[in-house]
Amino acid sequence: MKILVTGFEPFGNETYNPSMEVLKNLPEKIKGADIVKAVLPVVKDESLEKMRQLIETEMPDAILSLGVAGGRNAVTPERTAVNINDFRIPDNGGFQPEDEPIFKDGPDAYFSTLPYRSMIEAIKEKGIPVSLSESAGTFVCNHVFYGTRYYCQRNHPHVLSGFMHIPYAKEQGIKDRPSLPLSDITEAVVAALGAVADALS
Ligand code: PCA
Repeated sequence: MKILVTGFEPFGNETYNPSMEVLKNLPEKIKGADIVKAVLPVVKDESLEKMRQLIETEMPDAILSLGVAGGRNAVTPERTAVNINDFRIPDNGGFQPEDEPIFKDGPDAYFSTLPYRSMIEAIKEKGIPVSLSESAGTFVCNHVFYGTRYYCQRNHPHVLSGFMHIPYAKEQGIKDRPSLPLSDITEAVVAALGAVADALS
Protein backbone atom coordinates (compact mmCIF):
# COMPACT_ATOMS: atom_id res chain seq x y z
CA MET A 1 0.00 0.00 0.00
CA LYS A 2 1.50 3.32 -1.07
CA ILE A 3 0.33 6.91 -0.66
CA LEU A 4 1.91 9.75 -2.64
CA VAL A 5 1.88 13.09 -0.80
CA THR A 6 2.72 16.23 -2.72
CA GLY A 7 3.47 19.78 -1.60
CA PHE A 8 4.32 22.93 -3.55
CA GLU A 9 7.30 25.24 -3.89
CA PRO A 10 6.95 28.83 -2.63
CA PHE A 11 5.16 31.19 -5.04
CA GLY A 12 4.09 34.82 -5.37
CA ASN A 13 5.81 37.03 -2.78
CA GLU A 14 6.54 34.17 -0.38
CA THR A 15 9.84 32.39 0.15
CA TYR A 16 8.27 29.66 2.29
CA ASN A 17 5.48 27.21 1.55
CA PRO A 18 4.23 25.16 4.53
CA SER A 19 2.96 22.46 2.15
CA MET A 20 6.59 21.81 1.17
CA GLU A 21 7.96 22.14 4.71
CA VAL A 22 5.42 19.71 6.16
CA LEU A 23 6.69 16.94 3.88
CA LYS A 24 10.07 16.97 5.68
CA ASN A 25 8.42 15.95 8.96
CA LEU A 26 6.23 13.12 7.70
CA PRO A 27 7.08 9.53 8.69
CA GLU A 28 8.05 6.96 6.06
CA LYS A 29 5.11 4.73 7.00
CA ILE A 30 1.63 5.45 8.37
CA LYS A 31 -0.68 2.60 9.40
CA GLY A 32 1.18 0.21 7.12
CA ALA A 33 1.14 2.52 4.09
CA ASP A 34 4.43 3.62 2.51
CA ILE A 35 4.52 7.40 2.30
CA VAL A 36 6.22 8.84 -0.80
CA LYS A 37 6.77 12.61 -0.81
CA ALA A 38 7.33 15.00 -3.69
CA VAL A 39 7.41 18.75 -4.26
CA LEU A 40 5.61 20.13 -7.33
CA PRO A 41 6.49 23.35 -9.16
CA VAL A 42 3.88 26.14 -9.02
CA VAL A 43 3.82 26.21 -12.82
CA LYS A 44 0.67 25.27 -14.71
CA ASP A 45 1.75 22.51 -17.11
CA GLU A 46 4.95 21.48 -15.31
CA SER A 47 3.06 20.69 -12.10
CA LEU A 48 0.85 18.13 -13.84
CA GLU A 49 3.69 16.76 -15.94
CA LYS A 50 5.59 16.01 -12.72
CA MET A 51 2.45 14.48 -11.19
CA ARG A 52 2.01 12.20 -14.20
CA GLN A 53 5.64 11.08 -13.96
CA LEU A 54 5.26 10.37 -10.25
CA ILE A 55 2.12 8.31 -10.83
CA GLU A 56 3.85 6.23 -13.50
CA THR A 57 7.06 5.67 -11.55
CA GLU A 58 5.62 5.25 -8.04
CA MET A 59 2.28 3.61 -8.88
CA PRO A 60 0.60 4.86 -5.69
CA ASP A 61 -2.76 3.56 -4.43
CA ALA A 62 -3.78 7.06 -3.32
CA ILE A 63 -2.59 10.64 -3.77
CA LEU A 64 -3.00 13.45 -1.27
CA SER A 65 -1.90 16.81 -2.65
CA LEU A 66 -1.26 19.70 -0.27
CA GLY A 67 -1.10 23.43 -0.86
CA VAL A 68 -1.24 26.58 1.24
CA ALA A 69 -4.37 28.72 1.30
CA GLY A 70 -3.24 31.98 2.90
CA GLY A 71 -5.98 33.48 5.07
CA ARG A 72 -7.72 30.24 6.03
CA ASN A 73 -7.77 29.48 9.73
CA ALA A 74 -8.28 25.71 9.47
CA VAL A 75 -6.99 22.69 7.61
CA THR A 76 -9.43 22.19 4.73
CA PRO A 77 -9.84 18.99 2.73
CA GLU A 78 -11.33 19.97 -0.63
CA ARG A 79 -14.44 18.36 -2.10
CA THR A 80 -14.49 19.74 -5.66
CA ALA A 81 -12.02 20.53 -8.45
CA VAL A 82 -13.31 22.70 -11.31
CA ASN A 83 -12.28 22.77 -14.98
CA ILE A 84 -11.05 26.37 -14.98
CA ASN A 85 -7.72 28.14 -14.77
CA ASP A 86 -8.23 31.75 -13.76
CA PHE A 87 -5.02 32.86 -12.04
CA ARG A 88 -5.20 35.97 -9.83
CA ILE A 89 -1.37 36.22 -10.00
CA PRO A 90 1.14 34.77 -12.48
CA ASP A 91 2.45 31.32 -11.55
CA ASN A 92 6.21 30.73 -11.14
CA GLY A 93 6.52 30.29 -14.91
CA GLY A 94 4.86 33.66 -15.60
CA PHE A 95 1.61 32.09 -16.85
CA GLN A 96 -1.62 33.83 -15.95
CA PRO A 97 -4.56 32.22 -17.80
CA GLU A 98 -8.01 33.73 -17.57
CA ASP A 99 -11.19 31.62 -17.76
CA GLU A 100 -9.35 28.81 -19.53
CA PRO A 101 -10.52 25.18 -19.30
CA ILE A 102 -7.87 22.85 -17.88
CA PHE A 103 -8.92 20.06 -20.27
CA LYS A 104 -11.33 20.92 -23.11
CA ASP A 105 -12.69 17.37 -23.12
CA GLY A 106 -13.03 17.16 -19.34
CA PRO A 107 -16.18 17.49 -17.24
CA ASP A 108 -16.93 20.80 -15.48
CA ALA A 109 -15.86 19.32 -12.14
CA TYR A 110 -14.55 16.27 -10.30
CA PHE A 111 -15.12 15.30 -6.71
CA SER A 112 -12.28 14.16 -4.48
CA THR A 113 -12.20 10.38 -4.19
CA LEU A 114 -10.34 10.55 -0.87
CA PRO A 115 -12.35 9.75 2.29
CA TYR A 116 -12.63 13.42 3.27
CA ARG A 117 -15.24 12.85 5.97
CA SER A 118 -13.04 10.41 7.88
CA MET A 119 -10.00 12.63 7.26
CA ILE A 120 -11.91 15.48 8.91
CA GLU A 121 -12.90 13.27 11.87
CA ALA A 122 -9.31 12.10 12.35
CA ILE A 123 -8.01 15.70 12.33
CA LYS A 124 -10.78 16.84 14.69
CA GLU A 125 -9.75 14.11 17.15
CA LYS A 126 -6.33 15.72 17.34
CA GLY A 127 -7.96 19.01 18.36
CA ILE A 128 -6.79 20.81 15.21
CA PRO A 129 -9.21 23.19 13.42
CA VAL A 130 -10.58 21.53 10.28
CA SER A 131 -13.51 21.94 7.90
CA LEU A 132 -14.58 20.78 4.46
CA SER A 133 -13.89 23.32 1.70
CA GLU A 134 -16.13 23.65 -1.33
CA SER A 135 -13.59 25.42 -3.50
CA ALA A 136 -9.89 24.82 -4.13
CA GLY A 137 -9.82 28.12 -6.07
CA THR A 138 -8.83 28.48 -9.71
CA PHE A 139 -5.03 28.65 -9.38
CA VAL A 140 -2.36 25.93 -9.52
CA CYS A 141 -3.75 23.90 -6.58
CA ASN A 142 -7.10 23.42 -8.32
CA HIS A 143 -5.20 22.74 -11.56
CA VAL A 144 -3.29 19.85 -9.94
CA PHE A 145 -6.37 18.55 -8.11
CA TYR A 146 -8.44 18.56 -11.33
CA GLY A 147 -5.64 17.29 -13.57
CA THR A 148 -4.79 14.42 -11.24
CA ARG A 149 -8.41 13.23 -11.14
CA TYR A 150 -8.65 13.58 -14.94
CA TYR A 151 -5.48 11.54 -15.45
CA CYS A 152 -6.31 8.87 -12.87
CA GLN A 153 -9.86 8.39 -14.07
CA ARG A 154 -8.60 7.75 -17.59
CA ASN A 155 -5.47 5.75 -16.85
CA HIS A 156 -5.58 4.40 -13.29
CA PRO A 157 -9.23 4.41 -12.18
CA HIS A 158 -8.50 2.54 -8.93
CA VAL A 159 -6.19 5.32 -7.65
CA LEU A 160 -7.84 7.61 -5.09
CA SER A 161 -6.87 11.27 -5.23
CA GLY A 162 -7.75 14.57 -3.70
CA PHE A 163 -6.51 17.80 -2.22
CA MET A 164 -6.13 19.43 1.17
CA HIS A 165 -5.35 23.09 1.72
CA ILE A 166 -3.44 24.10 4.85
CA PRO A 167 -3.16 27.54 6.49
CA TYR A 168 0.02 29.60 6.77
CA ALA A 169 2.53 28.21 9.30
CA LYS A 170 3.27 30.34 12.40
CA GLU A 171 6.96 29.93 11.55
CA GLN A 172 6.47 32.07 8.40
CA GLY A 173 5.95 35.12 10.59
CA ILE A 174 3.11 36.60 8.54
CA LYS A 175 1.41 39.21 10.69
CA ASP A 176 -2.37 39.75 10.95
CA ARG A 177 -3.25 36.56 9.06
CA PRO A 178 -4.43 33.27 10.59
CA SER A 179 -1.79 30.56 10.99
CA LEU A 180 -1.08 27.26 12.76
CA PRO A 181 2.22 25.93 14.14
CA LEU A 182 3.91 23.68 11.56
CA SER A 183 3.78 20.87 14.16
CA ASP A 184 -0.06 21.08 14.21
CA ILE A 185 -0.21 21.10 10.41
CA THR A 186 2.05 18.04 10.38
CA GLU A 187 -0.16 16.26 12.92
CA ALA A 188 -3.22 17.05 10.79
CA VAL A 189 -1.58 15.66 7.63
CA VAL A 190 -0.51 12.49 9.48
CA ALA A 191 -4.08 12.05 10.77
CA ALA A 192 -5.51 12.57 7.27
CA LEU A 193 -3.05 10.03 5.82
CA GLY A 194 -4.09 7.56 8.52
CA ALA A 195 -7.70 7.90 7.37
CA VAL A 196 -6.62 7.36 3.75
CA ALA A 197 -4.60 4.26 4.76
CA ASP A 198 -7.67 2.91 6.62
CA ALA A 199 -9.78 3.41 3.48
CA LEU A 200 -7.25 1.48 1.39
CA SER A 201 -6.91 -1.51 3.72
N1 PCA B 1 -1.15 27.19 -3.04
C1 PCA B 1 -1.60 27.69 -4.32
C2 PCA B 1 -0.69 27.05 -5.32
C3 PCA B 1 0.45 26.48 -4.57
C4 PCA B 1 0.04 26.54 -3.16
O1 PCA B 1 0.67 26.06 -2.19
C5 PCA B 1 -3.10 27.49 -4.55
O2 PCA B 1 -3.88 27.46 -3.58
O3 PCA B 1 -3.52 27.38 -5.71
